[in-house]
Amino acid sequence: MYKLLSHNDLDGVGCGILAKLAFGKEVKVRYNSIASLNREVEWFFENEDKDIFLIITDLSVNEANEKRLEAFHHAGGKVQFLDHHKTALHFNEYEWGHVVVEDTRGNLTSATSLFYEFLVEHQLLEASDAVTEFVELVRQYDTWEWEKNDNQKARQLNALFFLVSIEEFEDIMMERLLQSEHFYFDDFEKKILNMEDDKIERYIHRKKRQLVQTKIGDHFAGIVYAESYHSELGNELGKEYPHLDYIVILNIGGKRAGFRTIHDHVDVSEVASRFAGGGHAKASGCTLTDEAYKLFVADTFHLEALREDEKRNRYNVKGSPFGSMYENRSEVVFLLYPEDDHWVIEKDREKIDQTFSSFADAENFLKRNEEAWLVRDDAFVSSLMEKIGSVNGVKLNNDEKRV
Ligand SMILES: [Mn+2]
Repeated sequence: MYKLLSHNDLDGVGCGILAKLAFGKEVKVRYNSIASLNREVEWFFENEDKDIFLIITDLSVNEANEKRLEAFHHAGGKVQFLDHHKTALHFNEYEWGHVVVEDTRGNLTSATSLFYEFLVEHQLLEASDAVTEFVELVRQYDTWEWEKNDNQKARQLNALFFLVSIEEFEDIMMERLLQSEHFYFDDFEKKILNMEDDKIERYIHRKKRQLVQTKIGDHFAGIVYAESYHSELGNELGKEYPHLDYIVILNIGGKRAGFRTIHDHVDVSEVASRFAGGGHAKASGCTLTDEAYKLFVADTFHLEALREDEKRNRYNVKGSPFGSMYENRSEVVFLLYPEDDHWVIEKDREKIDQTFSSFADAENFLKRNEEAWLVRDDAFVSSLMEKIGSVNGVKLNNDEKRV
């Protein structure tokens, strides 16, 4: 008999599906949140038959359970721990631990891809095209590689996962993987996935207008409240506001904070570990402890949301050699433009001392310090007209004097 304890997300359930394909009725699968895994492991040691092969995927155990697992292994118990989170690398010290973040070809791994490799290598499961394709979709989704590859199928697999119950998802996937040569979505699934896409788009649109900005340590963070679509939100908000180092997504009902970044210079697993959480460099989370609650909720609740940049402009566009015009909440106007080999910022028509090597650097500085947004064309054009008007006015006066 086997027992699999895995995460309750797509990657974790991917492991469950593989376990059921490999072991059939010989495996008991339990899906857990990050918080509930340790109770499950304790329950295993208190109640389960010690002949059972225990497999843990996609989640880490605490120190007490780490010791229990090692003692269990020493006493001849069968245990395998498979994970791809950087924060779990120390489990590689154990004979029963196998943690790989990046494989030998330089691809990021997922728990499902590691478990598939493990099962095939130990001849517990026969590789097939459909399963290989499914595993790759899960891997691309979990590592966010799908975005770079524009792999919509991977994104939609995760959307489908959230549209049905875990049991239903297992049933649908098992049947498809067993019966088809290749992995696919049927027509009904395609239809509901398209409806879901429209719904997500509207949700993200609303959330873009609720994000507040705050400085935490050396980092600038954007904070938003949301119960669902965390990955999509983290990604879209990150791209909308690239001057922010990371996005904090607060799920108050779940008493949790999620951290997401689109940047390589930030490791949000480090951010989460400051609050006893964990995860990946690009996605992590923690429980809202008193400290985290104060920092992310209490201290930021009064802040006003950031304003989006105007996107339908023809003249006032970013990086324009004629200048790009911004405004902040106090109606202070900023103009960014190139001068010689650098970029300058004019604040209320006075140049600030600092100069910047690129437009992006100048805009970063402006958005971090002033929370300014790119204004609409009409505001830009009327300000130009005013400027031209006043220049003409001065000229006229001079001419008059000469006469
Ligand atoms: Mn995973």
